[in-house]
Amino acid sequence: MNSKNLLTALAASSLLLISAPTFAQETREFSVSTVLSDAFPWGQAAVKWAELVEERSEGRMKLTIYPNAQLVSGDQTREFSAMRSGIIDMAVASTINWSPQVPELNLFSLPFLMPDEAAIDAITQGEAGQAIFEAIEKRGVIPLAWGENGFRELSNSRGAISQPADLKGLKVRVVGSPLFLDTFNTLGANPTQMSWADAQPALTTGAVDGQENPLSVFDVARIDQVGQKHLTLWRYMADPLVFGVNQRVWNSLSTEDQTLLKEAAIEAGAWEIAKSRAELVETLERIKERGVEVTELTPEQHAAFVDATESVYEKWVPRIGQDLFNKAKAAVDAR
Ligand code: X2X
Repeated sequence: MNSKNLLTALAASSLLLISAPTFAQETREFSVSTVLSDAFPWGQAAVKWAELVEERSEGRMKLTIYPNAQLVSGDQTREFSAMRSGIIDMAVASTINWSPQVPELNLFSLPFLMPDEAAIDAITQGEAGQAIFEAIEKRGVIPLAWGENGFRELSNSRGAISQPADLKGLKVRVVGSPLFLDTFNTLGANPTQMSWADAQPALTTGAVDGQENPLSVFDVARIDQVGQKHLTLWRYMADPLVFGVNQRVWNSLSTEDQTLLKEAAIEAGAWEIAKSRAELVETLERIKERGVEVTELTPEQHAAFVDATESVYEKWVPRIGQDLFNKAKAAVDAR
């Protein structure tokens, strides 16, 4: 190589050196934690978010989804802490799993506060929802949008449940804050806390008799195959999903990218809420076809459960905040 060619070659290689890191910086990858995979509406919400963000940022932002709470070794109630400390960049998370660190999120777990989907929307889309987002942000995570896991129905292996007395001594798997222990204890059941990862083996071996989860989860996870042959539609609570971002990650983004991320989250959330609600009737049909005995409550039977769980409010409304509770109750009543 003569000296001229050598110079040209050097110039070309240094150009490569300069352009390589610039190119690498162009795509930023972020981790997104979910508990359920994209076999479920919850995981599909995260996939939708990732697709919208990747497309609209023309590949500058890539969201990589880690389902099954794997970033916290399956321990879903540590997800919020892991987000705050930066182990997780983003999440699509259940209000139940964040409620140990954000007490305001226990609002949604109050038994029979939200009778229907309009009641969920009245809370999340109004002043109460805004106050809850402020509470999340105050604790170090930026909330962007709402999604939905769904109304949680009660299944068990022992027999049909249509009144509080039917729960006597029933070993029920629950997760989240101690509010759930209070709800099931006051109904005479024997609740035990465990992660979703541990719940399925516990149902299989009969270590627990029952569990509560939305119909989509019961269906897709084939909970009927682990002996859960009785299902009571009592709509005692629903867990919304929150799309959230670690604060430092959020602050590192340009205003344009923040807007892009938030708008994509709002769209993905609205899409997932509509989809999971639309699928409910069909899902219930499928569950019945598999031979699960489904119990629907009469208004009187429903009222007996409402009465039996009143004490949960006395203990938990002060922890959630009387003001927030009043806002939520007013929104539900006015829906
Ligand atoms: O663990 C559960 O029950 C689940 C999957 O619904 C939540 O993460 C709250």
